[in-house]
Amino acid sequence: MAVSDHVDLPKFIEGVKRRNPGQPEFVQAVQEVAQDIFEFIADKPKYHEYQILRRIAEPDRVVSFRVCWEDDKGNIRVQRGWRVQNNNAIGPYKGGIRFHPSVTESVLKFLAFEQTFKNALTGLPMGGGKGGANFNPKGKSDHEVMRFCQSLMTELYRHIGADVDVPAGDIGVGAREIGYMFGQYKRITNEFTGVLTGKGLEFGGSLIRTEATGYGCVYFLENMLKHIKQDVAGKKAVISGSGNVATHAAEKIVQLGGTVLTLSDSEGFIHDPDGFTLEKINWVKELKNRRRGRISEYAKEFKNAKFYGEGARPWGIACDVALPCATQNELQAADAKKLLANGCKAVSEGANMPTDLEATHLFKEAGILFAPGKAANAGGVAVSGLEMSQNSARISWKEDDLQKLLQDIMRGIHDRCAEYGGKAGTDHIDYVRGANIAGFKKVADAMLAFGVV
Ligand code: NDP
Ligand code: 2IT
Repeated sequence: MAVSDHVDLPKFIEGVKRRNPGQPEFVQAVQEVAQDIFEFIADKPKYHEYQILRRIAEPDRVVSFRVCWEDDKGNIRVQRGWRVQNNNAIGPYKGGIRFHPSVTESVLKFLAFEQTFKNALTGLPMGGGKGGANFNPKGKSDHEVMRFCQSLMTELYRHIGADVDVPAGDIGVGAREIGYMFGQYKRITNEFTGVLTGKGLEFGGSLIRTEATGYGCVYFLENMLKHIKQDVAGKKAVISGSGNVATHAAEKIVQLGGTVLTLSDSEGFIHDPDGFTLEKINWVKELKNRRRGRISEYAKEFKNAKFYGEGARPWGIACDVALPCATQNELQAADAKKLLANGCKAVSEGANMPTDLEATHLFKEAGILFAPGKAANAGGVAVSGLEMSQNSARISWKEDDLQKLLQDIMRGIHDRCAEYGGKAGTDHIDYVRGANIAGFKKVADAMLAFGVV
C-alpha cells in the first residue's frame, strides 16, 4: 500500500472547506477538532497513512428526501428531511432528529460528526449519526405534527433499524414526536424493536432518559469543580434555553444547592433575581411542553422576574457558571468577554457547539473550566445507549440503578478528558483537547482494525 504524503493542518482545513462549500457549521466543527488531532497524531504515522481523520470527516452516507404532508386547512406542504450516517466503526449509527426551520445538511453533518466523538466518549458501543427536517413545529396542531412525523418515517424507516441506526430526539423532537414516529415504524415494518430511543415508558422507554442530558451536563460541571476543590452548592448559574436540556440542567443545579438566574428561548431571556425554584422550573416545563408557550410569559406569572426581548441572550448577567443549553453558536466572543469580566469560572455546554470558535479560544486563554458539548451533554445519548441495552434484553432497569450509571458514565467521560487533556506539571485540564483526542482514538483504532473500507 502506498504511503500517502502527510497533509498538514492548513491544507487539511482548506480541503474540508473546498469539499463542503456552503456548509459553515460542518467546517467549524471539523476545524475545532482537527488542530488537537493533528497534534496528537504528529508522531503516530498510521493515523495519517490510513487517512483516519479525513475519513471521519466524510460521512459514510447522507440520505436526503422529500417529506410531503397535509396541513389542517388541506394545503399540501413540502419539507426536506435528512439522515446523516457519519461513522459506525464502534456501533450502530446513533443520534437525534431535529425539527427546526434552520435545519440544513451542513447543520446535520456538523451534529453527526460531533456525535461520533461524543458517543465514543460514553464508553458505549454507538456510532455517530443525526437527522432532521426543516419543519417548524411551532404553531402546528397535534394532528399536523402527527402527519408530518408519519410521512417522515414512511421514508426514513428503510434507512434505520435497531442494529443499523437508532434515532432519538433533539431540538423540536420530544416524547410526542418520538411516539408518532415509533408508531409509524412499527406499523410499516410490523416489528416491535428498539429502533428509536426516548420512547414513552409504556413502550420500551428508559427511566431518566428525559432528564439525562441536563442532569449529565451538571454532573460534568460538578466533576470539573471537584477537580479544583469546589462544588455546585452556592454557585450562581446562567442558563440559556428552556427546553428539555435547559430545564433539567436547571433542576439539577437547584437540587445541588446552586441558584439559577436565567432561562431563555429564541425570543429573549428571563432574569429571575430570586432564582428559579423547583416549582418555578416545573411551571416552565408545563408552559413549554403542554401549553407550547413562550418564556416571556414567565414574567407575567412571577412579578420579580424581568424579560429581555428581541432575541437577547443571558450572558451579561453576573454568574459563577454558565450553561448554554439552546443551540449552536449562541455564545460568541462579545458574550465570552462579558462572562469573563463578571468572574465566570466554568462553562458546561448542554447544547451542541453553542460556543463559537472565537469564544472558545477566549475561554481557553483565560484558563477557566470549559467543557465542550461532546463531553458535557453526552449523558443523553449515554442513557439512550442504556435504553438500547434494556430493549435488547427486554427488561427495564430501576431508576436508582440508572441514576448511578449516568453519574458513573459522566465521571468516566471527565476522567477520559483529563487523561488526554491534562497539561504536564500543572493541574489544568484542556477539556476540549481531551474530549477530541479520547473520542478520536477509540473510533480511529477500530477503523485501523478494519483496514481500508
Ligand atoms: P428543545 O427543543 O427541548 O429546546 C430547545 C430550546 O432552545 C428552546 O428553548 C428553544 O427556543 C431554544 N432554541 C432553539 N433554537 C434556537 C435558536 N436558533 N436561537 C435561540 N434559541 C433557540 O431542545 P433540547 O433542549 O433537546 O436541545 C437543546 C440543545 O441541546 C441542542 O443543541 C441539542 O442538540 C442539544 N442536545 C440535546 C440532547 C437531548 O437529549 N435532547 C442531547 C444532547 C444535546 P424556542 O422555543 O424559541 O425555539
Ligand atoms: O445531541 C445528542 O446527543 C442528542 N440529541 C441525543 C441523541 C440520542 O441518540 O439520544
